[in-house]
Parts: sequence; structure tokens; C-alpha cells
Amino acid sequence: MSAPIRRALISVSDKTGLAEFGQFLAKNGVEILSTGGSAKALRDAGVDVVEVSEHTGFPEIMDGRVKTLQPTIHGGLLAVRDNPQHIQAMKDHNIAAIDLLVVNLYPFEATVAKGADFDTCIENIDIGGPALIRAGAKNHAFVTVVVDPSDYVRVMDEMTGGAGTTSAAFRRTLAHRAYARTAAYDSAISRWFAEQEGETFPQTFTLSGALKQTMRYGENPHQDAAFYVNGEDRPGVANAVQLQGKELSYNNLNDTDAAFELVSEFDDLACAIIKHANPCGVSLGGSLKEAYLKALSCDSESAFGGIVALNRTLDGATAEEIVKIFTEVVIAPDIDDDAKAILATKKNIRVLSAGAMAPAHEGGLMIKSLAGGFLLQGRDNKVLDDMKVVTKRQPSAREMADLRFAFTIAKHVKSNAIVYAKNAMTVGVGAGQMSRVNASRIAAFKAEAAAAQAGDSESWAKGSVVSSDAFFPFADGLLAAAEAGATAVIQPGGSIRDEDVIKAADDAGLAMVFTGMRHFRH
Ligand code: 93A
Repeated sequence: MSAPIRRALISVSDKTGLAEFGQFLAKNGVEILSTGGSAKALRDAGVDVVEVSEHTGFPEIMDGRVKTLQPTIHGGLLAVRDNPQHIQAMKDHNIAAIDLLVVNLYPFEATVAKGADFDTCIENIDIGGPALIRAGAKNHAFVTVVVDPSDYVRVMDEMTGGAGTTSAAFRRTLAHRAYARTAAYDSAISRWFAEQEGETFPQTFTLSGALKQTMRYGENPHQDAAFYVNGEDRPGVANAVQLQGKELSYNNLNDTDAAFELVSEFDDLACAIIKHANPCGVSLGGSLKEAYLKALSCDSESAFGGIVALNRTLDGATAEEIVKIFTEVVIAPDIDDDAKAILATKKNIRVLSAGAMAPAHEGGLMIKSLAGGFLLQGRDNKVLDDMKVVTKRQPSAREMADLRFAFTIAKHVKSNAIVYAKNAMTVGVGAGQMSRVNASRIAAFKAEAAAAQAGDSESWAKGSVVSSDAFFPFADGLLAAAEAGATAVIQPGGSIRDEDVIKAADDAGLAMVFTGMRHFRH
């Protein structure tokens, strides 16, 4: 059974909720020690405080760089209350026990995010705060450590229900949160230093994120899984609001991310249907309902149980179509009231409102784990701006638009990726094959299946364009596409056999464009 809280140290940059919390503590007979700005805020709220400088007999010096870095303070936090030697040391050095520590740190991350200059960022590295937090959290057997204003209410509840005490379990949870905070803080500082040195990758990379959700299982039922958010305000799965449906699973989150990132590529109205992080079908333009139906028609068999992503506000007419087949998740920047009402009739569909579209070409890091480590790389965010026609035949304007579209889709298809497209919609997608020719054959097969499904006698690949995520190493993949009916090709180029491939394209009467950039996605 712990003793009631008698003395608190409050030193906070974020003064949210401080007045109310301070008043509560004062009312409960807690003596409050506090640093300059916090002391002022508390006094302004009518709360009696003792300045730390008064308590220690040592002034705040060096523009506040040394405020709480004092043995009187740290001894008060670290003393083991039932250890006779510690008790003696407290007597000898006139140290008073501190039972409650309320600290939040200089806003380093926010200062960096604001684009502040070097010196301002440096000045916002908190030294005394983390030292206090780490000391108090180590001694959580006796000290309650609060690093987040949203925890004040819980502390007040505990003290009210516990005759001024907090429970050991709660103090331990708070200690866990305290070290999570200092770890994230130092990780932000080290990443910032790496950036200052022009390096993308710091000497030590600490993954830091706040736990958003633990899932029932991971990719498979025998795997544990959790979802962490890193505080970036990028629109997408992490910041979307779920309006209805069951909890998102690991696979839902992974697929929904792929779906939303894909439709974020386009300024034109776009709809994508995703399965296993690969697009079954994508379509641009027209009404939202038309775009959905076209995306669906590309591979309606695979779309069953898929993820639907849109880059416009979801309307009722489109929602009516979506609910006709089993759909796992729908994500859009917004959902209108008609659509909400229609989706509500299918309780299991998870509906996410992302608030806005994500900027497709912004920077950022991607992470992949492997045995004994992990790989980091920048986002695949290069703009397609260097399309060079390499064949005798120039693509028509319609072909050129479809080529650009198909190459952008191929970026979002697992390698080896082949995408057939016609009139701003995919007509056949070959994903994740070990051979490019196989991906090409699968895409052609899908284009035939789509035609058959629609009752057309001719494959949808007839008169289409084709995109390859990486160069065709031989002419065979290209010829397979020509055979399927494609009239124009887009690919990075750069193979040692480019000349052979270009000649094969010319012989087949194809137009071909090189992008000079590939889009592997493994
Ligand atoms: O400059 S510091 O690293 N040196 C210190 O000794 C110290 N002690 C507390 N910053 C220090 N703090 C931080 O001051 C706290 O973490 C808190 O963020 C801030 C509160 O200052 P004030 O009460 O003057 O607004």
C-alpha cells in the first residue's frame, strides 16, 4: 500500500488542463513545486506553488537550461522510501520526497515540423525534463509520473478513490508510457541531426510510434499483430475515421493502404478495387458510379471481398453498387449522407473517411524487415516526366494518356507487373510473377476473361496499351503483348537488348515509350 501523494513537481511546456489539475492537487493538500512558466500558469489559476529555485536554493540559470537538474530534485525522485540509507541521505542533504511528477517536454518535434531554424531546434531539446521523467519512472514503486495531459483525469480519479494514493499497477503503466515518450523524443532528435548532416539515415534508427490498435491476429491467425501510428498527418489509413464496420484486420489495413495510395496518384476522379494489395481493376473519369463499375468489370471475380478506394466523396449511387457484392473495406476522402445510409444496411463493411487525399509525390521512408535487421528506403515518389518515344510510330494522344495511366498503375502492382489499359481503365493486370512473360500472359488471360464476362467476343486487350514495371529483357514479353492486341507499350528501357526490343516493336507496328524509371514493388 503506497503512501498518499504529498508533494508534486510540475514542469510542463504544454499547459493544457494544468489549472484544473493544479487546483485539484492543492485542494487535496499536495505541496506543488514548479518551474518558472508552469509556476506562473498555476499562480494565475489561483494555485499556491513553491518555485523549484526556492526549494533548492539554487536559481534557474543559463536561460533555463539548468532548472531542475539538481540533487535536491533528483534525490527526491529517486529515493527508495523504505531504504534506511536513502532515508538517512535525504535527512543529511535536506532532500524532500517527490511523489508525483508532472512533466511534458519542450516541443522539439513541433518546432522541427514548423520549419524552425537550427538554433531554435537545438534550444528546444529538453534535457532536464527527460532526466526527471526517467528518474521518476525508475522509482515508479513510489512515484507517479505523468507525461501526457490526457492522463490527468485518471490520476485525479485514482487519488479520489484511493485516499490520495495511486495504485501500483497504474504507476507501472505510467512508467511504461514515460519511457516510451523519452525514447520517441530522443529518436526524433537523432533523426533531425541526421537530416542536418544531409543524411537520410541516422546512425541508429529507432522505430517509434504510438500503439493504435492490437489486432486479433496478423497476416495469419497464429501471428500476433499491432498497428502503430507515427504522428504524421498524411491522409490515409492511420488518420482515417472509421464510420462503421468491424475492427480493421492486419490484412485490411495493408490492403486499404495500397488502395488509397493508388487512387491518391490521380487528380482525375479515380476508383480502384484492391485484393492482396494488388489492383483487380482501376478506372478514371466519368461519374463515380461509372468509374466503380468499370474498375469492377476488369476482374469482377477477383474483386469479391476486395477493398474499394475512391478519390472523391462517395455518393449514394456508387454506394448502391458497392453493396451489391461482398466488400471488405471502402475508403474515400469523404462519404456523403446518402452513401452513409446505404452502407449502413451492410453492417460488416468497414467504411473509412480519410478526410483528404494523400500527396502522392511527397517524401518519406518505407520499411521492410528481414532476418536480423530491416531495410529502409525512400518512397517511390518520382514524378513521371521523361517519356521518350523510341519507335518509328508515335503513340496517338489517346494511347499516350493510357500509357501514362498504365505505368502509374504498374507502380502499384507487385513485380513482375504487366498492366493492359484502354480508355482510362485497366483491362488486364498480371501481378507478382517470377517471369515477366508469365505476368504478360496472365494479364492477357484476364483481359479475355473480362471480355467473356461482358459478353464481348474480342479480348479487351485488343487495341489496348501495355505497361511493364521494369524493362523487357527480351522481345518475347513485348511480342506476347502485341499478340494479345496491345498497340502501344510503356516501359523503363535500359536493357542491354533494348535495340532488339525496339526492332521487334517496330516490326509489329507498335508505338513504344521509355520512361527511364522503373517501379519495382516486391
Ligand atoms: O532546459 S532544460 O533542459 N533544463 C532543465 O533543468 C529543465 N527542467 C525542466 N528544461 C527543463 N525542463 C523543462 O521545462 C520541462 O520538461 C518543461 O517542458 C519545461 C517547463 O518550463 P516552464 O515551467 O518554465 O514553462
